[in-house]
Amino acid sequence: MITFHNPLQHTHAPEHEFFRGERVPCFENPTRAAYVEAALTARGHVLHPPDVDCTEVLAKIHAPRYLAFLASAWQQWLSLGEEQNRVQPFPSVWPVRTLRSDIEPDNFIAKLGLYSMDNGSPLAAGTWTAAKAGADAAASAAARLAAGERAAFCSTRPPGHHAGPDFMGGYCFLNNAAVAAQWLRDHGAARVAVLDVDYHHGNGTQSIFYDRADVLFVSIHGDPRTEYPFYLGHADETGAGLGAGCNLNLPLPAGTDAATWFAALEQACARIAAFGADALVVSLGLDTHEGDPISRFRLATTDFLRLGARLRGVGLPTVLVLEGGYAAAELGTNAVNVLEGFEQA
Ligand code: SP5
Ligand code: ZN
Repeated sequence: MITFHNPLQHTHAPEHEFFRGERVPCFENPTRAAYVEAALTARGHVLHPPDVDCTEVLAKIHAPRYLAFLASAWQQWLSLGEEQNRVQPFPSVWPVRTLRSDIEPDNFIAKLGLYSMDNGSPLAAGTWTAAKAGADAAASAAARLAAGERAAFCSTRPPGHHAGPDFMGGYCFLNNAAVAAQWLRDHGAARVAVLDVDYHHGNGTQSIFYDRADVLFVSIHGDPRTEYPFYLGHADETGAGLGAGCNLNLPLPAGTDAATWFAALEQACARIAAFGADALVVSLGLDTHEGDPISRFRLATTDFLRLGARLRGVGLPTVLVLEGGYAAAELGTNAVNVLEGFEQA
């Protein structure tokens, strides 16, 4: 399987996030990608840098004012004073119900709140550079399918599936999986299925495609009543308008074991088969692993071989896009296991 990496991922390196009122080191950090790259290299995979510019497709996924904000956010932050360079910006105010989000305020922190779903997506100097390069990697992987490749993997960091049309969230800034899906739509695929197996519901991807009939979104994730992102991902969200019936959420309780998880995967695959897609994009979160520090499913390292094999069984040209996974030292092995399970099936 052809593999892509994001050579600029390390430029996104915020130091801390908030947890229960305290600053803690970021779970989503550059060592994650280093482990994936080391494991891929050790098993003989050649990592390709992105060779496609996703700018055109990005504009179909994200709002222009959000992209403009993200691209200039660090410069705007520094314009408040050079000393801001040593501090991470966090939003402190959000346009929740009854407040207006149509007018972009001038104040930087107010803009940051407008374009954020949480305070858990810290910005750093290289965030835009890294996010854009990651989205380029996703588009590059999709482009290889259009060129006839059976499957492609991209080691994207930062992740993407919580990023919606006009907001960041959950460590995500640009929706890499949505970029891959839209790229495939624009280059010959009439229908694309997105299967999200990250522990957390892919609220951003769901929202981007919710009213579209050409992209099916299917997600297996921790029940949002107890798990992030909390405010989306319930089973009764089935799509709207033209997209009615083109969204399937399979929430599972925290603590779910591999047997139950793979039964949900069968349901997901059945829905994808019925949809009649021309290509598959997998939001490959590996935070379903039993050792994950922020998640509560119980998949073992060998279960990722089985996942890879089942994904191949779907029988479609497939892009695998890395999402979460915070047991960093196990992340490389888990990722490579999915790839090898896929290749050996
Ligand atoms: C892409 C992705 O997997 N994003 C996940 C975002 C989760 N954000 C909430 C993190 C809450 C951290 N809880 C720490 C629990 C430590 N025991
Ligand atoms: Zn996750």
